[in-house]
Amino acid sequence: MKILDILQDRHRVGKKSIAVLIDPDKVEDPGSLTRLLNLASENCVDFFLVGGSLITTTNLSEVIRQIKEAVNIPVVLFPGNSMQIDPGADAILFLSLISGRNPDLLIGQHVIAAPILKNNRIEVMPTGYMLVNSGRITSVAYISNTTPIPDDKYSLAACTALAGTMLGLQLIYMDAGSGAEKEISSKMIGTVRKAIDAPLIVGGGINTTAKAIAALQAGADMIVIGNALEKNPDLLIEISDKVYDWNQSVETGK
Ligand code: 1GP
Repeated sequence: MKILDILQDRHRVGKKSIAVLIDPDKVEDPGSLTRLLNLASENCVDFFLVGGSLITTTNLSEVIRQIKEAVNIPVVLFPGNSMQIDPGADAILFLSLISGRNPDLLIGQHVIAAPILKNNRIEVMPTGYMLVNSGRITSVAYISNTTPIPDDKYSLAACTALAGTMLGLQLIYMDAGSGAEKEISSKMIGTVRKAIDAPLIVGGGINTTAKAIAALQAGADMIVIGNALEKNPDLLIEISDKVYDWNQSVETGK
């Protein structure tokens, strides 16, 4: 089954998903990656996202290979640019940075990537990517040369997401940026949620269980956690327990 179909089915019934972000640049040793992979597989992580704004190492293929060898969890590319394509991945978030006005990230990089993706079996998931201001300039805002949506401009965010879905984008990803000081507020997530009927991914600065639950309650279908797990991998146990309970209660109707 395609990953996009899975996310759409879960969105329809109100089930939630967890994705763990692995930035190949931050994988210091194979041992720490193995520990995270084992933890993810024991704790019902749904997907791995692999990528980063800036990858200075040549680790991408190796990291994907290691994940595929160790666990049976789909790997989704979360590319910072068109060079971050690897045939070992299952799918790619084909990101159009709709919160910005940088043509290269709205369509330019996509033109370069399209023929490469056509010759691969990677599932392409058209995704509207929206950066939301999180207090300070994040790597992704700097590298993309775009201004994130101000965190109190709720209708601006809602109209951006709505326009993205009207353009045919199938997923919306709201991101405060990796390691953000401030996660995206419930009010911002909730406003976007009401505006669109597409799976909503939320990430950036989710470093406690309370923040993860708040994002899900506000309307996120999938949360992405990266930075916090580099410091405290055990956080995943607590968050995935809550997501499991949530999904169970959807199933039993309680
Ligand atoms: C960043 O949304 C992801 O693009 C995850 O953010 O690393 O802060 O969890 P964190």
